[in-house]
Formats: sequence, C-alpha cells, structure tokens
Amino acid sequence: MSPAPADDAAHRASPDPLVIRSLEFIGPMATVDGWRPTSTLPEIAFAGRSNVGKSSLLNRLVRRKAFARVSRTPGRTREINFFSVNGTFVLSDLPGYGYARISKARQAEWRPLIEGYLRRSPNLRGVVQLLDVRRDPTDDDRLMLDLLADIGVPTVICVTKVDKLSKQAAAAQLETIARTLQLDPEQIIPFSAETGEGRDALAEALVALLAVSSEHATDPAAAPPADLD
Ligand SMILES: Nc1nc2c(ncn2[C@@H]2O[C@H](COP(=O)(O)OP(=O)(O)O)[C@@H](O)[C@H]2O)c(=O)[nH]1
Ligand SMILES: [Mg+2]
Repeated sequence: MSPAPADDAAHRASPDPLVIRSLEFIGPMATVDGWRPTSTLPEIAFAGRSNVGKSSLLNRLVRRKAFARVSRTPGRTREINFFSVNGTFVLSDLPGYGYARISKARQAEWRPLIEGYLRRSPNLRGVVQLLDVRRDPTDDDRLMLDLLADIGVPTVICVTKVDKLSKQAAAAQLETIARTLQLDPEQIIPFSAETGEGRDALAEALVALLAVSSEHATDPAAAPPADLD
C-alpha cells in the first residue's frame, strides 16, 4: 500500500473520504427558467444565509484556497453556481439569503430561484444546509428548512464557525439549534473552516448521499415530456 500524502497524513486518522481530483465550473443559473446544467450526474446543493461561511466551508471541503470566493460584501451572489467534481457529481452553490443590508425586494428574489431549482432538479441527491453557531436560526433559515422538508430532499445540517466559541459554548449552542429546529443532534455536523473540524465528516456525509438513489418528489412539470409511443 502506498503511504498517504505527507501534508494530510499527520492530521488524518483514516483515509480521505472524498479526494478531490478535479473541479470544473460548469456555469451559473440566474433565473428559474434560465440555463442550468444538462448533466445527469447526481447533484448536491449548499444553502445558507449570507455570511454563514458557505464559501469558506466549500474551500475547506475541496481543499482549495480560493475555489469559492470568501466575500467582504455579503449578499452579492444572485446566481446558483454549478461545479463538476471529479467528473462524478455536481456541486451547486446556492445564493446566500437574508442579508440585512439589502432591500426586502432583493431579498425576496432568492426564494423563487432556489425553490424552482430545488423542486425541479431530478438529479438532486441532497442539500447541505449551513447555520452559524453564534446565531439563533432566523425566519429565513426556518423557511428554507421547511421548504427542504416539503420537497423531501435529504438534508445535512452543518453548523459553521464553531471555532468562534469555546468547546463548551459551542456544544450548548448546538443543542439549542437542534432543539429549536427539532433536529436530531446526531444529524448535525459541527464545522470550522478555520481549523478544518468537520471537513471529513461532511465529506463522508456527501459520499453517503451520493451512494443512495434519489427518492424525493420532483415537480412532474419539470420532468422531460413522457414518451407516449
Ligand atoms: N472564525 C471563522 N470565521 C469564518 C469561518 N467561516 C467563515 N468565516 C468568516 O466569515 C465571513 C463570511 O465567510 P464566507 O465564507 O464569505 O461566507 P458566505 O457569505 O456564506 O459565503 C468571512 O469573514 C470568513 O472569514 C470559520 O469557520 N471560522
Ligand atoms: Mg459566499
């Protein structure tokens, strides 16, 4: 057996569950009826409010410093960005929602795009929903989680920036989040883009989502026309 790469070996108890060999930007989806990938590869979407740490988490996940842009001006991305990972699945980066300093009208734009995408993506295998450890879930977070439950798409909850709190405070806040959202604490992955905590747990969760076939209901209107012959 060949040894693991030296840079990771020291920090890793077991082999990397998701080795990133290639990453390719496929394109952006700007409107519900606009362009979207024609690929039939399984898809995993990443969602969360602006500034939750989504870009930082994605960079950690794929082990690239500048794969997703860490923003100084939150709330700017209005598109869903699609990436092909290892040529085996598609990662979709949903626009951040709920940033206080943009107008209510602009804020309301995320819903039709995100909902339209989620409901009409037959290849969608799961959604990674991010929540900031230092904040109580917002109304927008609840709307998003309700939407995901309604669609019935498997959802992984990642609680970000856990390095910002002491271990004890982070554990208490994780419990609060689980309780207020009625989630099983076991389903929640504590994550830090700063320390790398949770990276492999998230990678494993993705591998598990990709291993099962899609069973969530999709909008029949979005299905290809039935072959009536
Ligand atoms: N301490 C700490 N800061 C983080 C972490 N993740 C993101 N941040 C910071 O939070 C801010 C927003 O991060 P970004 O990844 O752009 O969030 P996005 O708007 O959800 O994509 C930036 O200042 C990041 O440096 C983390 O795990 N730990
Ligand atoms: Mg971002």
